[in-house]
Parts: sequence; C-alpha cells; structure tokens
Amino acid sequence: MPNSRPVYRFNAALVREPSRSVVRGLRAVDHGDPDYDGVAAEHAAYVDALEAAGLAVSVLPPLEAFPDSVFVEDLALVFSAGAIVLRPGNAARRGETAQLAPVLRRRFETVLDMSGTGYADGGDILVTPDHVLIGLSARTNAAGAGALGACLTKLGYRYKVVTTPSGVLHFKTDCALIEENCVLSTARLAASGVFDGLETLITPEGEEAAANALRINDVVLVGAQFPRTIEMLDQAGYEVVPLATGEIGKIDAGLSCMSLRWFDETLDNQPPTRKKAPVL
Ligand code: CIR
Repeated sequence: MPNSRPVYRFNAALVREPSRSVVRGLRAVDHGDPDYDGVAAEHAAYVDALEAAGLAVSVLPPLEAFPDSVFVEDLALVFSAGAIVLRPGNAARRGETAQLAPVLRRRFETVLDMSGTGYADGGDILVTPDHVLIGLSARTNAAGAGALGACLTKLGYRYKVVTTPSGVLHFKTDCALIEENCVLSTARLAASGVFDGLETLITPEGEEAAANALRINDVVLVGAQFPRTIEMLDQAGYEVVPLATGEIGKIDAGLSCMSLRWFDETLDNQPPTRKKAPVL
C-alpha cells in the first residue's frame, strides 16, 4: 500500500451542500421525507466537525436535479496518489459523477475512470491498512468491483472483494475503521467473517445504524442518537464527536457518506479554512 500514515489521517475534504430536492432522496423503507432545514443543519454541523478535526473543506454548490448529490462519497474514491471516478449502482444517481469529475481533475493529477459497464458505490468501499475492501451489494456488482480493482492496482493498492449482508444498503452502512487494526461493526457483518485479521467492536443491539461512523485524525464522528455506542467507544478510549443524523438517516445515510476525504501532500500546515469551490 502506497504510504505509511494511518489511513484515517486526512487534511482535505470535498462536500456538497444539500439541495432542496434532498427531501425526495432515495430510501429503502419510507419513514417520511427528511426536512430540508434539518438536513442542512446536520450537514453544516458535519462540515464544522471536519474542520475542527483539521481538514480543509471545499464546499460544492447544491444540485437540485440530483436529490442524493449531498452524498458525495458514493461517486469517487480519493487518495493522495489519485482519484477514481465510480459508476453508482442506482441509475438515478449516475449523472452526479459528471458534476464531480471536473472538480476532481482540478485537484488530482491522476484521475482514473472505471472501465466497462459494472457499477460500484463509494459506500461499499472500506480502506484498511492492508487492503481496500470492496463489498458487493445491490449497488456494487462483480463487474464493477473488478473494474474498480483494476484502478486500485494502478494506484498501488491491494483489494479484496467481500459481501455486504443482504438487505443492507452499503458495506459501510454496517462498519467503520476506527483504528488501524479495529473496525466498528454490526454483529451481522462481523459474523460474516470479512474482517479476518482485524479486531472488531460490535455495535449494541438496536444501535446498528451507529456503525456508519467516521474516524478522522484523532476523533470518531458518531450519530448522536446512539448513546450506548458512544459510551462503548468512550470507554475504549476514543474521542467521540456526536453528530445529529436523524434527518439524513431517513434517506439511508450516515456519517461517511457526506464527504470525500484524503491527505493532500501539497497542502502546507496552514490552519484549515472553508473554501467555496468554483461553480461548474
Ligand atoms: C442513496 O440511496 O443512494 C442515498 N439515499 C443514501 C446514500 C448513502 N451513502 C453512503 O452511505 N455512502
């Protein structure tokens, strides 16, 4: 694997403001539409948390034509060594990549595209120190995993194709890497044996949705509505930042989905500032 810094060491992130159309975001089960102001508030607090963790955050403008476009994680995979533009598994989201790719080309010297016709969502990809795990799901198929794997190989990353439990939207709906050797996971995903060689911390029963957490530098972002998970991580010595996710949770999202994060070796050690990225 290309570098030796922890895989959760980041200094840069890209996010996209939610559009008003986010209230029509995709969902597997309808628990009612999210409230736009509520999503906007959750997103703003999330951006603040990324900045507080030391990341320079570029904020892209909302895209009304794409209700789920706030979930930029699904569109690309980004590393210091380069970016990979993905092909989302849900046809309604595929047009989002054309809006993001030019932004990536301005920031990364190397930007690869998946070949062929397969599909893969960023929510199905977990980067660990040894491998990039690609979870097959309703959004990521074998052809997509193969095409993505070829791109990863070009960037110098090893990968493994694994399986997401059925009925779970994305692989990372059910897990997050919280330490170089430890994954926060639901019991159902850990039981499937995909984390061979890694330790697991299991989300308490009833708090499975807390597994979509996010380790960034010294902190772990966790949904504020999961007190037992927060307590467990706190007891284990993690610095937890609780964030509201009740509105984005109505459209099947958690804390990894709203950003692309990487370590930009060209950034100096300036304090992070929020930048409005140029409108396309
Ligand atoms: C979707 O179904 O695509 C969105 N409503 C939720 C995407 C969540 N993305 C993620 O977990 N990476």
